[in-house]
Parts: sequence; C-alpha cells; structure tokens
Amino acid sequence: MNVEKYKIEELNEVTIKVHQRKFTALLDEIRDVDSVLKKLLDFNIAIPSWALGTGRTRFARFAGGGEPRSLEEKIEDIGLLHKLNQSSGAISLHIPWDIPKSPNDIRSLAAMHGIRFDAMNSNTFQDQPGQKHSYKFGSMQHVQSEVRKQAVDHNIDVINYGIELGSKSITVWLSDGSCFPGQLNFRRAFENTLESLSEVYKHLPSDWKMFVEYKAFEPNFYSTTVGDWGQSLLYASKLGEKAYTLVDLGHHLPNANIEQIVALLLMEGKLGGFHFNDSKYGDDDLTVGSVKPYQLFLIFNELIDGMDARGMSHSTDLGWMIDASHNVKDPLEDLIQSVEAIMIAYAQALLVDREQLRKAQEQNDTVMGQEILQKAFRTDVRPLVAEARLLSGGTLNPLQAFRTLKIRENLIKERGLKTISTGL
Ligand code: AFD
Ligand code: MN
Ligand code: MN
Repeated sequence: MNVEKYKIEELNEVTIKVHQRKFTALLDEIRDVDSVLKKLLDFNIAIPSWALGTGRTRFARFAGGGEPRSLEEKIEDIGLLHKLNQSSGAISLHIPWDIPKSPNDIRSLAAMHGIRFDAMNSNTFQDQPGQKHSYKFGSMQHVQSEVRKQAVDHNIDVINYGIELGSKSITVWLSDGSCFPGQLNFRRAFENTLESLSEVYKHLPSDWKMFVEYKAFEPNFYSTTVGDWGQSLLYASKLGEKAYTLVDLGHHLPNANIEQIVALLLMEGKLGGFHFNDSKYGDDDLTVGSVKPYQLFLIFNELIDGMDARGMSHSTDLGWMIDASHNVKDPLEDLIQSVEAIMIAYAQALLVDREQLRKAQEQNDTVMGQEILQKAFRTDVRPLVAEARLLSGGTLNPLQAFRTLKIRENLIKERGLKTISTGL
C-alpha cells in the first residue's frame, strides 16, 4: 500500500486551523522554538522488525491480520509509519528472522522508503532448526567451547549481514544464566561470556559499535549472566571503546532508578543505545509511555543533560530503538503511540530550564527542583510535536490518519487475514 503525499496534505488541511491555534498558544512556554523544532525534526526512532506482527504470550497468539510476511513487507510497514510521523526512519533487524535474500535489493527498498538500518540483533536464545549444538544451558557462557564457538560464529554472521545493509552496530542480548543455585559457576560463566564477546568484538568494523544489553531475569530466574548495568558495563569496559551498554527499559528489577543509571552510564561515555517500552511488572514490552510517562520524561531529562555535557548529538550519537510487542493492539497503531510518547517526552525534556534547575540544586531548593521538572512535564507539548511533523511532511495526527486512510484494512486486502509475521 502506498500513501500519496496529497492524501497527507488533504488530511492536514482538515485540522490545520485548530492545530495552529494550539501551537500559537504554546509559544509562550518555549524559549528558542526554532532550535527545539529542529531537534525534534532530526530525531528518529528505529522500529524493531519483530514488533510489526502481533506478539504472543506463553499461552496464545491472536494474529491481527495483514501482518508482514517477509522482510520486504516489514520495511513497507515501517515506510508507512514513517510517512505518517516522519520520525521512524530506521529499522532494527533480528537474525535469523530477517536474513536478507538479496542485501542490495533490501537496501534500495529501504532507501526508497527513507529508512536506514539501525542495530542488528543476534539470536542465541533459541535453537534454530538443524542447529548443531543446543543453547539450553546458555550460549556464550556455555561450559563447552563448541557451543560458545557456534554462538560467536552466529554473531559474526550477523555483523556480516549488517555490513551489507549499511548498519553500524550489533546488539547482543543473551538469555544466558541459570535457573537453580548450584547450576552454574558465576565466575566461569562471566569469563566464558567475556571471551566469547571478545571474539565477536574482533570482527567489529572500526566504525561499528557493540551494544551489550542486560536483563535482570527471564528466561533464567536464578541468575542472568548479563544481569544488570554493572555487569554490562564491566563487559563493555573490558571489551574496548567500541563496546557500550544498552538500556532496555523493561529489563530492571521493580522500581529501579533508571534515570540515575542512564546519567552515570552517559557520564562514563558508555551508554550506547536504548530499547524503549513500558511495563508494570517486568519485561512487559508494553507501549512506550502507557504506564509510566513521568519516568520516561525523567529519563529523557537525564539523557539531554548528559548528552549536552559531553557535546553529543541527540539524534545520532545514541541508538534509539523501540523494543515492544504484545498481543492486544494493532502493531502499527501501537508503534504510532510509542513513537509519539517518545517524541513527547523528548520535547518536554527539551523545555526544562536547566540553568534554573542547577541553581535550585546548588541552593538545596528541593521544592523548586521538583517544580522546574514538573512544569516541563505538565506542559502539553503535543502541538509542538505535531508542528515538527507538519514541517517534515508528516501528518498532524498519525493515528487518526492511519484509521482514516484504512491502512490496516488495505494491508489485510493485500496480504490476507491469516498472515503470521516471522519472529517471536
Ligand atoms: C528480549 C530483549 C532483546 C531481544 C528481544 C527479542 O529485550 O532486545 O532482542 O527480546 O525479541 O527480551
Ligand atoms: Mn530489548
Ligand atoms: Mn526485553
């Protein structure tokens, strides 16, 4: 399905007056609106290839219809999303789910949609058909060197696919760990994992980054070999300057202060990328901003503060990715909401009066510190985000556009009702 430019313009025509009124009213709240708009225009979030189909729980999968059946169709879906919001011009692939048959064709198809390839993801948390050694007892941590080597070789393959597509990073998430006390020697597991990661690191091109993603629990429930940011930072520091920690919002123990983790990783120059999602309990992978929008804002507040302190580019110096997928919503509508939530939190964080905040902190003015943050958080920046979308040729209201243009209905017509996306 293709959404022509004139259709977007027609839709915007309908609500432009209301939008302009709201945007003008907001201008009083924003100092230097042009620079804020420019930052919003530059900001893009990568869509994970595995979020385009309906996710599953351990118990069931309820496919929604019109799901992408191939890598080409996944790119087409992200192309549609990007047309509407102009903020999701990147895709993050998972191998072997997304092995490109012809990298050149895939590359030009993505370019046609204005989409680049963000981090590649390896998969040693499942056994693939015909695979020689099982990952039942881990991959890079495994007690047998043949299993570790198989995991290393897979990661090198992933890098090679990425090189052909123009990606510049690999995310390694390991489910390695143990389910019972006594199952594993923690130090051996760490050393084996470090040695395996170093083998992969050796194959990293000079302009590539390696992201080491941590997760506190699941599928292992007694120990995880890359279990928290401390362990990830340890691996990343030992590996070298191209290795970084990746923060997935759902991968912490309950109530962890993620914004503080982000601040310190940034200070150390070791924050590499982000997986956005939201959660109530664990790795729930819910729509970004659906449960804890204030936490998301606080994280962005630290991101901006930390990136500015190091002179980093907001849009390009970190990998911004969504990692969410579930059972209930239309995956594309869910992604529209997620991208919007990220843009809102980013825009609010850009409004924080940093000079005043620093003063409040230096005077131990706790009340004012909170006031300054909440003033920004409570500003309705939706017209600002919409204005940025308008300027970049997107729709004022992507969700409404998705429904009015009957995008899902059209995809079902093209692809059928009973399609299953590759991946989880
Ligand atoms: C996992 C991790 C990781 C991985 C993904 C696979 O968050 O990013 O790539 O799920 O679906 O929980
Ligand atoms: Mn993740
Ligand atoms: Mn996860």
